Amino acid sequence: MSQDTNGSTTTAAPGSGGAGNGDALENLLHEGRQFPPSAEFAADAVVSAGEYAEANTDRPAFWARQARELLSWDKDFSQALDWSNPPFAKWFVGGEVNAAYNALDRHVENGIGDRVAIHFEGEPGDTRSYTYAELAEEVRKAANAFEALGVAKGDRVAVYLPMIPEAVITMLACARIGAVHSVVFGGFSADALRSRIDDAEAKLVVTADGTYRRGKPSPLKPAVDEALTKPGHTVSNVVVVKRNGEDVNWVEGRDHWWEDTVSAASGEHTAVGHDSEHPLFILYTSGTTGKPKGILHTTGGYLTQTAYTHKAVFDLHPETDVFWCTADVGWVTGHSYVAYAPLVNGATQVMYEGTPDSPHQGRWWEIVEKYKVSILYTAPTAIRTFMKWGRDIPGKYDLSSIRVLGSVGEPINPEAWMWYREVIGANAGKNGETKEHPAPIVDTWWQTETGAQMIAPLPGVTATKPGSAQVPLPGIAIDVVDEAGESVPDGHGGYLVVREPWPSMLRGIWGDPERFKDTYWSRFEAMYFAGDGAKKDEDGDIWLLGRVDDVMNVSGHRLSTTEIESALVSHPSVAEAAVVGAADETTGQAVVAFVILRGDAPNNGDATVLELRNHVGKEIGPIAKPKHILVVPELPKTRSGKIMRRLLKDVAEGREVGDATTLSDPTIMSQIAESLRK
Ligand code: 6R9
Repeated sequence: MSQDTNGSTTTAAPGSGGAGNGDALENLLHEGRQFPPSAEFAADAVVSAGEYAEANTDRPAFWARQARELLSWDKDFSQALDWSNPPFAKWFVGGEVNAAYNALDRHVENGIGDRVAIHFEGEPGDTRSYTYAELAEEVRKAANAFEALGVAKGDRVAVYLPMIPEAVITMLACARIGAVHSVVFGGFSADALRSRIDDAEAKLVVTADGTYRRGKPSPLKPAVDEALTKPGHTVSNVVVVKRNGEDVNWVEGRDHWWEDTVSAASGEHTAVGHDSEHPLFILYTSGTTGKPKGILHTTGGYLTQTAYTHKAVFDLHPETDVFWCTADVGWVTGHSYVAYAPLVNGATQVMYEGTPDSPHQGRWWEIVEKYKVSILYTAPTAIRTFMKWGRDIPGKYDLSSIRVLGSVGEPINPEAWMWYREVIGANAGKNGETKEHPAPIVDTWWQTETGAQMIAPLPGVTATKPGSAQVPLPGIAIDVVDEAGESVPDGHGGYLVVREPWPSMLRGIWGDPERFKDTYWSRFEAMYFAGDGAKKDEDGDIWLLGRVDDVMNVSGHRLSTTEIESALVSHPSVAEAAVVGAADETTGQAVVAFVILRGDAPNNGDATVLELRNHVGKEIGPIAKPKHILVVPELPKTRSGKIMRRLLKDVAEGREVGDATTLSDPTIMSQIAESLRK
């Protein structure tokens, strides 16, 4: 090992895998940098390496300890795990617990009612802060109001709200009374909302007149009206938060203003414990094809693992930290790490309504400086956007409060990881000072289905590696297996699986137990199939390689889209890249890359393409050189920021482009087509 100028230790690159298995992964696996925690960080860390050993000795007992330490139970459980009817797990059997009481009331009872729970920052610059006592009161009012509208335990409530505190209040009010929330991302269409309302048979919809987007009012209520135009639905009431003050259509008897119902309700409400396996929420997520799956989560196990991971992975010190997860509550990250875990753990968090570039590209960093955010949790797509905008923008702000950085949602390429570390994590003030010990980065792998983080470094324990999520968390049994379900040795790749049940695992797909079994439990015997490709390096650390449908096979060599994207983005001219495997008569699949050049990089046509091909050849090997590289103005992304490779594949294979309705900007595909005609 040797020290380089970044203070990292470098090790020899892990060797490549065996037959047909991973010699094309050299780019990622040549990534030999490692960043051990500083002595100061490790000394003050809330979780130590001992937890791995404890969890390995007796996994259910480890989780039972977490459940009892992190939550206040109305009735203690008698058994940690009942796995007698796989894949249907029961965690903390016989226990009774109330999520809202755990997130709020108990903190007030424990004397921290004056601590700020949420600092809300509206896009136009309006702000509101709620202490734990105030937020608890709002949730009790909402619980009373929803009950008065006929919502009872077990009923479903659709939530179609922007990133405003009322979204969290609504979710927790549902949890308090045992109603099951189904949050539908505010960017989804009326049709998508209706199909989710129908599937879950929701009784109540909670929405807002609208929100703000890039300085302009953006409506929400019209989509609810449209969704409910056709008869045959189950909704009897709609509660509407006044947010942007725009005129709205009103259906007398059905529609109720939040301020007339919730704000007017009593602030007294007694929380009762619900069974540990009582449904907490449904969250729809898209499968590879067909209709969205309503992923079902229950109470005790979900709360335990979200709270534990939030504490362990972010090294949470709730008395002093200010946590900011930038995800919308419409996604699982916004459920687990905005609405639930930070509050259950008694932390102070920031919630921001708008986009990162409104009114200027420094808005996020202004927010970090203003609230002294100490833990920032965001997605690689955001980091790469900031890279594109340039380091001068965050450089104008004092980000010295940041002590842990998180990443989630997709593989993070080493360049973005290093930029995150050096530009955000090392910022020690607006005058360009840098920290001796930049904030550790935790790359967290998990899914809507897993409910909480599953693979991530522990920032006080793990020597982090740029681009790798690395280690299963204590109490989580992850493996990488081959086609036959056999564990692969270190240095080899395969499919990511979970071998043992975990507390926050999905309990099913709403109304479709067969699809639950088929999708996740039929590919390999007695293992959960995540749908992701992964590789173990020579240290046994895990590198995520994207969805298995994104792993290409070129002339019998397995190539990862992520790895080639990573190589492309490591070229100084490239801002973003997306790679697809296009059907090819000779090689099975051929690599086709779509790249966005950096603002200041010249596009010299064929010469640029040649240079980039050679760069990939140099980084990975000739086999990985893209057959075609197309320079485009934008990439098609879903509203959660995931690149829709399916659409790029259509372009690469010369087909008519398929359904593009879930894109954040539906005009992108025509922009791409236009740029390719030039
Ligand atoms: C939390 C969330 C899940 C899929 C998952 C994987 C990808 C998420 C990742 C990651 C590599 C990470 N993914 N985190 N890939 N490294 N740290 O994103 O849930 O929206 O259900 O997506 O996202 O492919 O299978 P969800």
